[in-house]
Amino acid sequence: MTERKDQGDKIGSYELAVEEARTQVKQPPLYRVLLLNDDYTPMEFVVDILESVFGMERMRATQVMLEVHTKGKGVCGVFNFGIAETKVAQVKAIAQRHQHPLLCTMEES
Ligand code: TYC
Repeated sequence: MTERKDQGDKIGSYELAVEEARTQVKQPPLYRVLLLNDDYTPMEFVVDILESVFGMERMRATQVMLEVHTKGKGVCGVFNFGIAETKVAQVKAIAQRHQHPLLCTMEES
């Protein structure tokens, strides 16, 4: 019987070939959902959206709405791609139904 020598990965001699992972697995990207200011959407409507779509308390929702109103845009939250996309679509649908020009977008954070 011949001996199985020098096989490199040693599979022939029944040793396990184990290699350490060289790099860290990348985390999936996150996305900021933003509201944009306009001159026509009522403040109360924006506060309602921040409460119903983004789960904010009334006080926090009012702060974010005022930030958007004074600075032009503001962050409603940070989510994975699917959740961010869904929230943007929900805001657009509600705004459209009420005929307000409110704009909502997302960007990688
Ligand atoms: N600027 C609007 C107004 O004066 C209020 C507003 C706030 C509109 C935030 C949009 O994302 C917005 N009625």
